[in-house]
This record gives sequence, structure tokens and C-alpha cells, in this order.
Amino acid sequence: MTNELKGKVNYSINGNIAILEVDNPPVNPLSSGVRAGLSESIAKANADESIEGIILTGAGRSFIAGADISEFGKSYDGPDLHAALREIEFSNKPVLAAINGAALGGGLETALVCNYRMGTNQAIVGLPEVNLGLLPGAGGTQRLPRLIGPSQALKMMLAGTPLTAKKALEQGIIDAISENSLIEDAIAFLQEKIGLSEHPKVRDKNEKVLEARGAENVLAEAKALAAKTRRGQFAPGQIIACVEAAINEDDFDVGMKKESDYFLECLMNPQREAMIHIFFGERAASKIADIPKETPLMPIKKAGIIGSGTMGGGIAMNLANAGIPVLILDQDEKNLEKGMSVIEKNYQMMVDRGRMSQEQKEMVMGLITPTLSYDDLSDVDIAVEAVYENLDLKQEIFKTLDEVTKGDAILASNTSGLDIDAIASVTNRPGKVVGTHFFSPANVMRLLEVVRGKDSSDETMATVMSLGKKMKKAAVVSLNAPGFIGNRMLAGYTHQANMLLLEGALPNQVDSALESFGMSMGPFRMLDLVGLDLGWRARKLADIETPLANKISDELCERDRFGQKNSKGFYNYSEGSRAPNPAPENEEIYKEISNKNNIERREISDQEIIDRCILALVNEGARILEEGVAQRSGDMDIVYINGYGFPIWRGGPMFYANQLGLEEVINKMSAFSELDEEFWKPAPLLKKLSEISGTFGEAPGLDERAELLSFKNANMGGV
Ligand code: 3H9
Repeated sequence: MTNELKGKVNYSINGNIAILEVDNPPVNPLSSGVRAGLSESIAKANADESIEGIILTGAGRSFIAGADISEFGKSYDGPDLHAALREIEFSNKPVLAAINGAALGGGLETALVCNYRMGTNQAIVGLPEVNLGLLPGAGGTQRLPRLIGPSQALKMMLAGTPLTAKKALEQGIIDAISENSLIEDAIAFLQEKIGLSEHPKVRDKNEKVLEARGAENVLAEAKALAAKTRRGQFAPGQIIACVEAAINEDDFDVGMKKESDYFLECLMNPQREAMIHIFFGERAASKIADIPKETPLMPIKKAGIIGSGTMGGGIAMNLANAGIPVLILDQDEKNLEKGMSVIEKNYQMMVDRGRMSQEQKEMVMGLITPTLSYDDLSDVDIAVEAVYENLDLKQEIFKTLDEVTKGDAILASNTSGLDIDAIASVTNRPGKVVGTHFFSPANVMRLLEVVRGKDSSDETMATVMSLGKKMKKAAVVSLNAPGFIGNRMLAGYTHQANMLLLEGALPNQVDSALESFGMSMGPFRMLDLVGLDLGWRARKLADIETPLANKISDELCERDRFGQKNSKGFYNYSEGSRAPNPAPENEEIYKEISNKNNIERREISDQEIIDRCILALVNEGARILEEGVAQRSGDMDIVYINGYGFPIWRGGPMFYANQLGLEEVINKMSAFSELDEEFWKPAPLLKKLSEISGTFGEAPGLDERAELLSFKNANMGGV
């Protein structure tokens, strides 16, 4: 093997068994050296007369995490995966996959060419390629339907979520679970099979695919599922087409050829690049550039939540789901009871939908303890305050937390916009104070903005980021600046949506245009959901004149139209329904306000709607980046996809801008500047990058960014 190859396969012998161990830390993807190693080791075992069986396993915590994702989109000359898998499948000696951890994507596909599969209790198996804009391209679409039936296989491939070993055994993906030493159990299993004249090959199991032949509902159900859960995505249709081939083609290899062709189409599709950008982007976001990897983490063995409302309850569920005991505190007994019953109902819903077993529900409920007393928080390692947005109240709570919790406990505030430093200032431990901005509903939404105060210590930041990962959140660091990352970008987006309404578009047109772009919900549906009265009331209270962009929504509030909460806002809602119906009675209001403000209403194209709303995100994103509020452009993509319904297959707003070309972005913006010169002034970083044909992807580090813009010393600290 040459040096350029990445990863290897260790070869050892135990009696008459060869043990092949994939070794490519940390998760054993099928990089070039692994592919070469597999071919070589199988050949070696087959050539050795003393060997009668082969075990394939993984070093460390993973079996094989799939193809090496970093190779996609690049040209590589390494050995071919299909060839290696063919050698395993047609080995003269039986091969058993001893699955010691994650067998995902190409990892499960490797296990599927083995004759037998055994897993530990920690093993997980899945085909998550769809999350990368791909399909299982190493035989998964042909073999899995043969093993578990096309219907189940389609569900698994379209969801992309892995199964536990127990589920995999129930479904017949693995043959056994090892309760003790995996390799010892695998050897014992294989010894029993060695004498058999034939060993099963998944490719030969045709019964289940033949059963589905002619049963149109299998593919129709899959198409309906994909339309519902993966709107706008290219790969799901390709996966379904592959399974159609598995069902209808008599020759297994014809199905394989189709799979290869459809895989290639996915590989060439821009969605694949966008989704892989998000895969690596999420992992990059979890790292903080100036905090060393070795920074010690504080163990989080117990947590406290202050506030048992929707947010507090959702955060408590996240912690319990991560196995962390949590106390939930409210000073009002009724609120506390209500909060606990909402948590219980949410879990019950998961049980009813088959997402959790009754046993699991009891376990997580057992980890959540209600309390009325701050004294009970004395031994928590982290306390997360989740009360409504009021600085005085939050400061009061932090003073109390500072007194009652142990000295090294982390104190976190779930604020969506208040100044973390002002909150930290009332404590004697500003280094332990951090913002944790969860998104509602916190038990569902993956985004977590971790807000770094000017004094937040490295240990605090690293610990909270790691806790975010344990809670399966997409955690992104923001400096303590107004609006943090997400809401600051959102302001420009909703501003443009509101201006479009004044200029002649209707809510339904704006929403449809952005939903067809891929946003999960248009801005006016979103505003109706949040409630139009929040801003209106705040402006009244502060005695602030209504800005032009908010004139329509404030007028709707004057007419008692608050949004979904009272069944009328930009749309009308039928009793108990969230489905928006057009509200023609509002059109006069729109016209009247446009007239009053001397705005001539005109026909607006869908493209203009998309450009103005999305480029508003991009321009503000560029400012956030140049100010150092976000560490890298990919972080903003992660924020928008996980918190604001931006389509993952477009890779987030900053990636989308790169795809469009930053020069084109600037051109479009300068055309809009006739409408509002101030708003469309390009961020200096965006302008500079467009002039040098750069992209946000090549995001320079903070220092270089400052250099590029001669921004040294400006806004790089706690803005
Ligand atoms: C495929 O298989 C296509 C085939 O069907 C067809 C081929 C023809 N490659 O997530 P972590 C890196 S497509 C390269 O933090 P965890 C990751 O970037 C593949 N690198 O660990 C990170 O790097 P860094 C289908 C990979 O313990 C480090 O490993 N497979 C790969 O939280 C640790 O990762 C998948 O989609 C990879 N395949 O979770 C599975 N996987 O330290 C993708 C990870 O520099 N992987 N890395 O930031 C996962 O889901 C998780 O990594 C796993 C471990 C559950 C395995």
C-alpha cells in the first residue's frame, strides 16, 4: 500500500478464522486505504488454506461510517469500493460482519455483502445517504429491500435515521446480538457455519421483492412519504427509482447498474454539494476557533431549569433525553403542574407515534423532577433560566442562582436577544455565565445559539457546546450582539417581505414564492404564527412611531387581527385549524396604507420576492461575519437551516449566495438599491469578496477578515 492511501485494514488470525479490522479513525470511513485493505485482506484469507472463515469488524467506536464523505466531488484514483465489495460477496470462505458500532451508508452496505451479521448492543445500522443528497450507491438499494422487504427498506432509506441493534435484529438486518465479547461470539457463530456447503447471500434472496412486484402501493406510499418529508429534494425520487428496479428487474446486476447510474446523477446534482457542506458545516460549527481542543469539560451530571413554560419544558426534555437528571423549577405550583403535564403529553405523543417505547418514556419522565424551591438547585452543574424576556427579572433570577448553586455551576440564560453581559454582571461568576438560545418548540427544533459573553470562560463555552452535542442539537456560537445571529438576519428578511406587501404583492404570493424556493413556511404564515400583536404592543408601550414596514401589521392589530391566536391576521383561519385561507378583506387595508405613504402598487414577480428576501439574509450575514459575531459563514447556514426553515438542499443562505456568485448577488442588490439605497448598501466583506471573485466558503479567519477590510480592532470583542 502506498502512503497516499488513507486508512487501513488490520489482519490477524485466530485459529482457523481471519480477523479483518477496519482502522481509519475516528469513525472508519471507507477511504482509499480501507478499500485497498479490504480487497487485499480478503484475497489473503482466501489464499490461506488454514483459514476457514473471515470476520470483518471495526477498530474503535465505529464499524464503518460509510464512504469517505470528503472524497465526494473530488477526483480520486484510489481503488474502487464496488470491486472490494464484490470480493467479499464472492469470497470462497464465509464472511461475518461483527458490527461493533455505527454501520452507516457504505458501512451497512459492506455488512450486507457479508454472509452473516452480528452486532453489539451499541451497534447502529442505517442508510443515511439521503441526508447528503445521495442514495446508497454500493448496493444498499438492491440488497436492503431483499433482506427486509421494499416497504421497510424505503422507509429506512427515506428517513435516513439509523436503527438500534435490537430493532435491526427484529427486522432481520442482523442475525444476532452479542451480549459479551463481540469477537468471541462472532468466532463461535462462524464456527457453526463453517461446515455448511453454502452460505447465504443477500443478492439471492428474491422472495420479498417478488412479493412486492405489481403491488403499486409500495412505491406510491414511498412517493407520498418523500413529498411530505423531503419536499424539493432530488435524492428521494432516485432512491424510489432504484427500489422500483429491485422489485421489477429479474437480474440483480441490472438493478445494480441502475443504482450506479442514479447515484451518479445524485453526485452531479448541486443538492449533494449543498448537503455535504451542511454535514461538515455542522461539525465545524461545534468548534470554537480560539478555544483549544484540549480544554477540559465540566461534567454535567445534573441540571436545573428555571421556568416551566413551553421553553423550560422543552429544554428539560432535551436534557432528560440526553440522560441527564433535571430539576424544573417554577414558583407557581399550578404552572409547574401544567408544565409537567405538557411534558408528559409530549412524551406520550412520541409513544403513540412509535418514536419511543413506554419504557423509554418512563425512564425520561423519571429523570425530570418538579420543584418549587431554589434550595433544591444547590448541587446542579448547570442551571438554565427560561423565563420570559425581561432583563430585570432575569437579573433577579441570576442573583438568586449565584447564591444557591455551587460555585462552579454554569448559569445559562435562554434569552433570544437580551445582553448576556448585563445578566452576568449581577453574579460573582461572569466566567460561568453563557447564553443558550433554544428555538421553540425546544424539544423539536435542532438549533441552539450559544451566546458567548465577554467573560464566558473557555471551559464554560466548551462544556456548553459539548452539552449541545449530547442533546443532539446543531449548536452554533454567537457573540453577545443584538439579535445574535438568527434574529438579526431575520429582521432584514421580514422587512423586505413587509415592504413587498406595501409595494403590491399579497401575503399569499410572497409566501408561495418563498415556499417554492424551499422555505418551510413563508414569512406571513410565520408572522401569523408568532403573533402580530407582540411588536405592536411593544411599540405602543415604548411609544414608538410605527416604522413604514410595520404599518400594515400594526393596522391589522388595530382591527383585532393578531394572527393564528385569534384566527385572523394576514390570513383567516377556521376554528381549530392552522391552515391559512386568503383574507380578501385585508386588501383594502394594504391599498390604503400604500396610498397614504405614496407607494405605487405594482405587479411583483416571484423572482423579485425571492431575491429581495433571501439576499437581505445574505447581506446581513456578511455584516455578522465581518464583525466576528459569527465565526464562519457556514455557521449562519447551520442557523438558518435548523432554526428558520431554510431548505437544507440549498445549503443555507451564505452557500446559496456562493452558488449564485457574489458578483451576481451584488448586481441584484444594486438594482434594488433604487428602491432603498440604505438597505441595499452591500456589506464591505461581500463587496470585497465579489471584487476578488471570492466566496464565503473560503471564509478567512477573523484576523485575515479584519486585514481584508482594514477592520483591525473593530468589533472583534464582545460587540
Ligand atoms: C455513503 O456511504 C455512500 C455509499 O452509499 C456509496 C458509495 C459509492 N466520511 O460525527 P462526528 C468525520 S455516504 C468522512 O463528530 P460522532 C466527521 O467529519 C456516507 N468523514 O462523530 C468528524 O470529523 P472532525 C454515509 C467522516 O461520534 C469525525 O469524523 N454515512 C465520516 O458524533 C467525527 O464525526 C454517513 O452519512 C465519513 N463517512 O458520530 C455517516 N463520518 O472530527 C456520517 C464522520 O474533523 N457520520 N466523519 O470534525 C455520522 O453520522 C457520524 O459521524 C457517526 C459518529 C454517527 C458515525
